[in-house]
Amino acid sequence: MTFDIVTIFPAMIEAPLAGGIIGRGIERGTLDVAVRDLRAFTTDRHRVVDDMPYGGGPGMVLKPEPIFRALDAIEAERGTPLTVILTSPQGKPFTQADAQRLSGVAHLVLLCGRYEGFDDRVRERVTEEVSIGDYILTGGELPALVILDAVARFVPGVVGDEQSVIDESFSRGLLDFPQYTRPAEVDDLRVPDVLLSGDHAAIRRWRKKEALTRTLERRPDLLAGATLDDEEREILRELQNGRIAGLQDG
Ligand code: J9Q
Repeated sequence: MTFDIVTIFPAMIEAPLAGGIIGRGIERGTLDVAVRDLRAFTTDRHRVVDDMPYGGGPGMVLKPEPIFRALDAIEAERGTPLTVILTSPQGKPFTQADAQRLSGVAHLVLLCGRYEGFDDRVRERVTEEVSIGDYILTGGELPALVILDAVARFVPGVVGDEQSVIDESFSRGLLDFPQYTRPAEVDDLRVPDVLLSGDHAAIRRWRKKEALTRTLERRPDLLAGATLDDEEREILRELQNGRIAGLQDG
């Protein structure tokens, strides 16, 4: 799979891609990432990429022509039509389902904007506008890396166990249960006894309870879309009753 990333800060993209699982995918040739410096597509002496907003106001807006030229160059090189992803706080929330779907596209272009935004005419060339969350960043470089990482995991050969990547994305929709490894005790902190008991039914039930407890406390919004088995529904009922009783106990 091929990614073209258009940015005014190429080093912000290049450095993180040098290492890790994505870096290995690039070394192996399973992934191809081309970082495109937006300034290379300017035509003026000072390589200006932004300008003041029409109508006034603070900040600068990215000029449309360098972006159009960059997209024209990528299109000429890769062939048409391009799938262009723009990351911005105005985008639809990017989800795991989006990551899986986009991994089916052979070639993606990721446009990194600045905080103040693009000239809106750039949106004529944008296939999808996505947000990675409700917080303000200085630019779209980190969101582009997040999207690349989440999409590239689905490309066969990038992550060791392909099937587990697929299975994860269809998993029950709950937060994970707590995990432990050796030693059984460190700094007076013990691994829960049930995990050392060898009682596999008890371990399964404990993990379900922990996953449901975490989800109920931290991400109750996930419960509406989760697929629960009979045992999980029973545990959830107990937790919800216990929680109301717990209020009286303090
Ligand atoms: C470009 N805050 O924030 C959340 N998803 C994307 C963004 C973003 C930002 C600023 C510039 C993207």
